[in-house]
Amino acid sequence: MNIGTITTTPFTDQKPGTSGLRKAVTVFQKPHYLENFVQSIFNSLEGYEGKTLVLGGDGRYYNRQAIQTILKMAAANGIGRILVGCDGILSTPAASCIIRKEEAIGGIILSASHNPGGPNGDFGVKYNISNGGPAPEKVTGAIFENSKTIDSYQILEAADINIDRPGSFKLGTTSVEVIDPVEPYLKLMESLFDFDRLQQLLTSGKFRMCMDSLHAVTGPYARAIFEKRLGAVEGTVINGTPLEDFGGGHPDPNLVYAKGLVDILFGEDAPDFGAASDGDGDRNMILGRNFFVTPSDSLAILTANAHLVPGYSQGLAGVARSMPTSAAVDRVAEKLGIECYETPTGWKFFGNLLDAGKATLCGEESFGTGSNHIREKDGLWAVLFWLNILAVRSESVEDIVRKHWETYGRNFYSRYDYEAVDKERATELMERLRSMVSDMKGTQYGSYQVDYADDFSYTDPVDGSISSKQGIRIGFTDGSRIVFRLSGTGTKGATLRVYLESYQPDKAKQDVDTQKALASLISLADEIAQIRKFTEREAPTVIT
Ligand code: VG1
Ligand code: CO
Repeated sequence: MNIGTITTTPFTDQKPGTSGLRKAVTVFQKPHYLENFVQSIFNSLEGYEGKTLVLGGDGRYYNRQAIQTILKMAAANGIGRILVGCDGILSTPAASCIIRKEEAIGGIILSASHNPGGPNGDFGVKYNISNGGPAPEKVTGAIFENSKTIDSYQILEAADINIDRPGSFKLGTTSVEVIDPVEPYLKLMESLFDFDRLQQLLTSGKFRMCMDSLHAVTGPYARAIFEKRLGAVEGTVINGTPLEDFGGGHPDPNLVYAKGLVDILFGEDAPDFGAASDGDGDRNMILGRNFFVTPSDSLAILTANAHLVPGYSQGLAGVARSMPTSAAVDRVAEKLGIECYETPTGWKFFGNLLDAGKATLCGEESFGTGSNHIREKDGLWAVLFWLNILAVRSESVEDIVRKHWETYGRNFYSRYDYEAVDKERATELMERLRSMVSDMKGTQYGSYQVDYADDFSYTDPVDGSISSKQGIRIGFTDGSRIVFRLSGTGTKGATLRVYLESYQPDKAKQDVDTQKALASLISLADEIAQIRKFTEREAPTVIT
C-alpha cells in the first residue's frame, strides 16, 4: 500500500456555512482545494482510526470524481470501513439514517443542496457526526481552523473503485462497501408510517399524486417507495432520474423553481396531492389540488396530526422551529401542552434537542421538516407523513389546512430573497439594523408599534453553547413580525433574506392572498431597512 503525503498550502475561504462548505464547481476543481478541506475534516476528528465512514452525494457534477478522491484519502487516513452509495448516490436523510444504523463515526455528504449544479454550478461538502446530524459549530469551527494551517494531506495511490453496482472492495487495509442507497431508508420509513394504508390509498384509483424529484437525488428513492413499494402508477414520479446538472434547473422545491409541478397541481384535472424535493432530498414542498401549503403551516399541521401516524402516535416530546419560521407551530404546541423551541437557522441546531429527547418534530420555513427518526430534515419523510394523514382523514389537503386555520388562526407568511447582491452593501444594511434595534421598542410605524426588536441570540438548552448574530427580529404588538438575515449558503455576493409574518385569528379574514395580506408589512420592511437603497434592487429575486 502506497500512502502519498502531498504538500499543500492553505486556502483562506474554507469556512463552512449554514450547511457545509459550498462553492462554485470551478473553485472545488482548483488543485488541492477539495483535498485540503477533506484533510481538515480528518485533522479535526479524534479516534476515527478503524471506524466506519459513510460517503455519498446528490449526484451533481463532480460528485463521482470527489468520491474517488475522498475514498483514497479516507483509506490513507486510517478509516476502517467506508460505506458508499451506489453510483455515488446518497440523499442527505439516507446518509443520516445509515450513519446511525451502522454506528459510523460520521459521514461526508457531497451536495450544494438546492443550488444549481453542472460545470458552472455549485458543489459542496458537508460533514455529519456520529448522531447522523450536521456537524455542530464547534466541529465546523475546528475544521476551519485546520484549513487555515494545513500543509499536507494523505492520499492512497490506488486505482478508482467501481461504484456502479453494489460490491465489496479493499483500498489498502480499508474495506469499501458499495451499498444500495435506498433500502435502509425505505426500511426506516416502513417503521414509521402505515404502509398498508398508504398502499390502499395509492392503489384505490380515487387518489392521484405527483412527485417531482427535479432530476435530483430523490428520484430513485421516490420511485422505489411510491411506485414499486406502494403501488402508485408508473409516472407518479416525474423528473426521477438524477442528472449532473439537474436538467439545467434549480433543484429547489418552491413555487418558482418547481414550476412544472405547480402547473400540474394548478392545472386542469389536477391530482389530489403534489410534492417536490430538493437537490439532496432533505427539503419538501407540499401542494394540494390548486393549493399551496406553506412550510411553516406544514410543520404545524404535522404536529397537530401526529397522533394519526403510527411512528408518532405515542405523543410528541416537544417541537422546534428555526427563528424565521412562522409561529404557527407554537400555537399547536401550546394546545398540546408541549415545549416549542426556537433555534437559529440550519439543521445543526436541532441535533442536541433531538438527542436529548426534548423535541420530536422540527422544521424550517425553507421547506425543511423532520423528526427524531434521523438528524436531518427529510423531504420524502414529510411527503409520507402527509400521505398518512390524508389516508386517515380522507379529506383534501385544502380542507385540512383551512380547518387548521379555523382552529389555530392563520399565520400569513412569505420570504423575500435578494440574491447575489453586493456583499459590503448587504453587510452595511445589517449593521445599520443592528445598531437600530436596541432602542426600537415602542416605536410607532403607521399602525404598527414595535413590541420587541433584537439580534437573535441562541443559548443551546443542552450544552449551553451560545450562537449570536443570528438575524434581526422586529416584532409588532399585533403579532406580526419582520426578520432580516444574510444567507449562509449562497456562493455569489450576498443573499439578503427578509421574512414577513402576520397573524389572523378571524376566519372571515383568512381567505386573502398572502402578498395582499402582507403588503403593508412589506413596505414597512423597506422603510425600516432601506432594502432598495442598499441592494440597488427594485424587487426580490425570489418570493416564497
Ligand atoms: C438555507 C435555509 C435554511 C436551511 C439551509 C440548508 O440557509 O434558509 O433554513 O437549513 O439553507 O438547507 P441560508 O443560510 O441560505 O438561509 V439545504 O436543503 O441547503 O441543506
Ligand atoms: Co437540501
